[in-house]
Amino acid sequence: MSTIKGISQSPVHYDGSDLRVAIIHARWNKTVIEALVTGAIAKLKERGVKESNIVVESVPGSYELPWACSKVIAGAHVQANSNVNDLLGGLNFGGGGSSPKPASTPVPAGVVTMPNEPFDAVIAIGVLIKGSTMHFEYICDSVSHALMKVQLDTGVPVIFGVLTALTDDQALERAGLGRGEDKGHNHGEDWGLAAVEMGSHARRWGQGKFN
Ligand code: RBF
Repeated sequence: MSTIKGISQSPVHYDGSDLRVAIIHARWNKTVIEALVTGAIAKLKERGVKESNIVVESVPGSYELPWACSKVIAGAHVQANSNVNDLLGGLNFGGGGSSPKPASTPVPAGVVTMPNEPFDAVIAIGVLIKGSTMHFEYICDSVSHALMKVQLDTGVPVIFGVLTALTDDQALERAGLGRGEDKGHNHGEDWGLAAVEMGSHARRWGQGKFN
């Protein structure tokens, strides 16, 4: 029987060639995680996101995802600012530190490279599978609320790539790894597309540009 559930394709083909995206993933339930991360990266690249603009970091479990997203978003702003300092020739307005300034990579005359832009979107990927205690409920609840808080607090879209499965099979099917005839669908691909769409929205809407 056909279903009415699921996302409809956007009529707009979003271009990721100018976007920088971070994927932060947990390592619990590795087989499923790996498929989801691979699916997300494939769609980012398909939409033109450059390999050098995709940062992948991991944390032990899903519970660590919100803090990691928050830190990575903040760290990218520090990186971007330190680039500006490099371009200013490392001007030092005091502060007293006696440690020598690390040598910066020479930039060819006339070329301004800015590889360390802030992130346009972050994809948080985790796989929670219900066990026999209440851990699942507590982690699902706190992680989903905290990831929402990170994106609202930072203004950077955080894609909710956390599977909350009641069984192993449910998790496998949502990563395209189903053990039955129907392999299911890899939701990581949708998250990659969502990151490009939301990153593009964030750029445009942030400049007050609307359709
Ligand atoms: N992390 C996950 O990403 N997925 C899980 O299914 C998962 N199950 C857990 C079950 C138990 C009983 C415990 C103690 C931890 C679990 N974690 C899981 C790890 C959790 O997200 C976190 O990494 C640790 O609790 C350390 O803060």
